[in-house]
Amino acid sequence: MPTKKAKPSQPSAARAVLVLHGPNLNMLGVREPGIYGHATLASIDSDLATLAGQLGLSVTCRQSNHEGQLVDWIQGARPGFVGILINPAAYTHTSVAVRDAIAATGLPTVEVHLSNIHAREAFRHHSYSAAVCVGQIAGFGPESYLLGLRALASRLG
Ligand code: CA2
Repeated sequence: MPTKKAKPSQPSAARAVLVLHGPNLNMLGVREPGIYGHATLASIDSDLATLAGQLGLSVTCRQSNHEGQLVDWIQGARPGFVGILINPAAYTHTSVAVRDAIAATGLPTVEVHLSNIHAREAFRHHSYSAAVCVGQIAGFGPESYLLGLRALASRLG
């Protein structure tokens, strides 16, 4: 009987996580450093990419000031992505559309915030999206994103 040739082992493709940043986060590090710090969105994305590599994941990072664009990206996350890390920014507190899109994907999603939204103005205390996410991490500055990615990795197993 002919012996089966072992297939050359191929590196398995990293599982891809979609990172979404909501409105005004493109101004990070440029305006209002007193509230949101000096880190730029580019530096956050770069740190996420480094951590993702260590976790066997990859990240695709996108930012939009437009609710419909965020909804389109969330809807399009399947089948290419295994999970979503999102800072919906102001849409956290206003958007049923973002919440419904997250619920509809069924992908594990982690919500993150730079600031502790629960220690700020009352209108920031409620999140429409948190209830359809695996969980929410808030108040650790840029580290919130890294903690969120670790939490998502842990959920993905
Ligand atoms: O703390 C967070 O990450 C927030 O999602 C940030 C949002 C805010 O509306 C949420 O309540 C909490 C605001 C992002 C605005 O980012 C800026 C960055 C620099 C300058 C101005 C705005």
